[in-house]
Order: sequence, then structure tokens, then C-alpha cells
Amino acid sequence: MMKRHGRWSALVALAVILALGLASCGGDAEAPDEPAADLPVETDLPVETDLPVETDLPVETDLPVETDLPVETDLPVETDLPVAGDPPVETDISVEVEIDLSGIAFVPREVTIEAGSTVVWTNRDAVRHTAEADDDSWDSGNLDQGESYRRTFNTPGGYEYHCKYHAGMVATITVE
Ligand SMILES: [Cu+2]
Repeated sequence: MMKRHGRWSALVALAVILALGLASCGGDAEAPDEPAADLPVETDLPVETDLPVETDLPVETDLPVETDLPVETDLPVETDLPVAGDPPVETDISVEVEIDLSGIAFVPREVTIEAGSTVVWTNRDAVRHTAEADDDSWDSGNLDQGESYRRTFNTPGGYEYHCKYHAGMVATITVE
């Protein structure tokens, strides 16, 4: 192998030498033989060393941008619950006033209450009574012994009412 290669190289060298020698002789007709000496052209291999160009990976490191989660920490704003602490004031409205239907009469006959109060009528007689507004705006319906009717008055004013079975059973509620 070595011998053949050596011989081949020697032959090539001779050919080149001869070619150069002939060319140097000034023979224009023999110039076309020179292309055989273009072997050096194969030395463009170094051009393939552009691999380092693939080192642009670091550009993908823009993940940290997703760290804007802390913005959702505005929940503390809902801590305005203490405002609900003033309902106790409304407990003054839960006033109840009792009126008995006793002895064919409303007892007491005249009552004054604050707006929002509730009146409770209870029939203490053995006979049937009713408690209904003179203007027919409300009516207890029949109340037998022991039965009750309740109504809350939210609007200030005078309310006259009566029992539809006994002409003398009349009374008044004043709402302030
Ligand atoms: Cu009555």
C-alpha cells in the first residue's frame, strides 16, 4: 500500500513538474493542461466550522416573565366586614304590644306604638271576635277563643279598627 501510494505521488509530482516545465517553456498550445493542478481547491473544508452558530439557545430563557402572580394578592380588600356590626340598632323595632279581646272590648282600647312595632290581638272571650281596619286595609278574620292575630305597623299614623260582630267594639292604634 505504502509503496503504491508513494509511486502514485511520485508520478503526480513528475506530471506537475513536467506540466510546469512545459508551461514555463512558453508553449501556448500546452496551457490547457494546467487545470490538472487545481487539486489545492479541495482545501475549503474549514468552511464547515460554522457549527458554533447553534449556540443561540440562551435566547429561550424568557420564562421568568410568568412571575407576575403576586398581583392577585388584593384579597385583603374584602375586610370591610366590621361594618355589619351595627345591626343591634335594629333590635329596637322588634317591639310587641299585646291587646286582649276581652269582655266584648279591646283592652286597652287606645294604644300608641313606634313605627315597626307589632300588635298582637288575642281573643280571651268565649265568643268570636275580629279586629279589622275601618278602612278595610287589614282584617284579622275570625278569632275564636284563644286565637291570636298579629300585624306590624311601619307607617306612622292613626289606625281605627273594630270588631264586625259587636258594634261597641272599636279602638285606635297610633303609630309614631
Ligand atoms: Cu267582637
